[in-house]
Amino acid sequence: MSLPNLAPIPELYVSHESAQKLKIEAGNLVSWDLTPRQICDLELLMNGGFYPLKGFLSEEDYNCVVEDMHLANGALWPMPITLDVSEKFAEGIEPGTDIALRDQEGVILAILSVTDKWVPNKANEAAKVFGADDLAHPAVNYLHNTAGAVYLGGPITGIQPPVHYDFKARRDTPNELRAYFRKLGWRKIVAFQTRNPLHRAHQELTFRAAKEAQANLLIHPVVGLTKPGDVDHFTRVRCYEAVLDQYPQSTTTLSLLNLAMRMAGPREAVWHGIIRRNHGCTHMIVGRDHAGPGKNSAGEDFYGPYDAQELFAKHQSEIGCEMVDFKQMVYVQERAQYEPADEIADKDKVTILNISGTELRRRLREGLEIPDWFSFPEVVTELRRTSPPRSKQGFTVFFTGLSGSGKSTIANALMVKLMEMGGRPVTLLDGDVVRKHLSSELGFSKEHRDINIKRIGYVASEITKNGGIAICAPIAPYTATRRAVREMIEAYGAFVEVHVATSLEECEARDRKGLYKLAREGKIKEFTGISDPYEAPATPELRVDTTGVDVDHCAHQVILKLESMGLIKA
Ligand code: PPS
Repeated sequence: MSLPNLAPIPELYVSHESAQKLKIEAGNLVSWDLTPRQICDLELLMNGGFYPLKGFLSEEDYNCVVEDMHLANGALWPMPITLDVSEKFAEGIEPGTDIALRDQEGVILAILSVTDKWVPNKANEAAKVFGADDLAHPAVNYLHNTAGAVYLGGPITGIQPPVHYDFKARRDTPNELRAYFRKLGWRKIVAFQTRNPLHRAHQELTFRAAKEAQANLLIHPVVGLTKPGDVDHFTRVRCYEAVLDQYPQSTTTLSLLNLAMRMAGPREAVWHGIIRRNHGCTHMIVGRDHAGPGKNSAGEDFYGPYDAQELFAKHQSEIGCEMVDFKQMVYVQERAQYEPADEIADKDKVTILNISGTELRRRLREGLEIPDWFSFPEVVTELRRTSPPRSKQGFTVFFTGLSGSGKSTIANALMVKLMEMGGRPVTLLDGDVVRKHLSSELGFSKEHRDINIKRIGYVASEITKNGGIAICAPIAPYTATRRAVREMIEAYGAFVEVHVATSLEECEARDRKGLYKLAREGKIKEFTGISDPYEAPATPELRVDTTGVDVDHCAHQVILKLESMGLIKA
């Protein structure tokens, strides 16, 4: 087996003096404000984490990567790293243009010298890279609903890395880690990739993996973008720091990786291997369902449980990092210790204990006991701090339905009932009220409706984050926009979608505001249900129809739902 080459890896940064000069000259360039994902990608491009890439992929490289996981020059590269921009921005850009790439505060990070501009076939990218053009896959959803329509490619001139104010001492570039390993004389290093808090079983399996490979261990969690709904990285890092003390001294280190994951299973595992090689690691632990995105829209897994391991093994020599098999560790009560599940000879004579991720979340949600054999007390304390029982968390009730369906009336009744119960502040973001105070300049085109709903989602997510109850009652006619709002809110608390499914005929017959009549006469354009679409939610948490039912009863149905979800106590 070859020993690691811990020589410095090429970075894309220019010298300090050149950077100062470029910063001034860049004042005349067209600027692109990078998205959070693009900032993560750019950081790893510039610091060598994505070596051998020298910038955002050209069209030729993109096609080769999508079709067979290699760059045009034959080097292994499984993930399209592209700069997606809007059609409007792309209009003025031609090959030969230099663009200033800026962070969200306008600070220049790099210059992209555009060599290629093209409109990608996103359905093909989804099918080849993520395995299916299915919006249930978070990266496919991102590709179709968040990423811009046009890709720009070309080499990068790095000016400065994105600034991080949190956990500065725990963030290392590939070259900083390489230097650290050199200094400590570490020659074999096993990387452990993770996006979840670590418990005793993880500590046991990582330590064993390192021991078996006679190597040191790098806990290398992702703190860029992970799967929507994951525990936030601030909490996770505090947990990792607590677990670090459990390893024998100087065998193990912790470093944070600002990667934007795609949850692409097998391709993602290969990508993670290349990134770890670039950070000086010789081995990487690849587990069952590595970087799995969850279920597809038919309720099945996107990838087989061992697909990632198989693809990694196939390309291991090209990756330059050896795979270490992940052993499932379980707790054997009689022996009071963790053992690899497949090495327990007396399985039927002992009691095997395990708590799944779903069960752990349930216990946190409901404030139930989490035993010491499962996790470390410091980790449980941290998790309880950020995930109090659901009855103490903020949440959002999001009504959606046609104009005149009864959303506002039920929402008002619900608000009063919740205020009567007390405990948490309640805010009602009603469609009409929002349009008056937050969105008065907007009309009813798809673009304007989306902006309106995202504003509501943003305010609701802030209320939820701060422990309040947000009740929203817009029409919100588009599935993709409602999903985006769901993702914003679920990072902080529950999102309860209530479809007020009163039929168009009934809404039109009521015509409380006289708008349907005007819409039929063509006096109001783009009217939902008449001359504009309404995409009914397929799987809302609750569906109510107000036809022949009084408001009180509908609001009560919502209350019962909130109780059954543990969000309020009877
Ligand atoms: S959206 O699509 O969610 O942004 O719409 P929303 O902000 O909820 O709409 C609020 C109210 O605007 C009135 N209105 C229209 N609705 C639909 N289409 C058109 N073209 C339109 N023009 C005005 C309508 O009364 C909505 O209120 P509700 O409470 O739903 O009846």
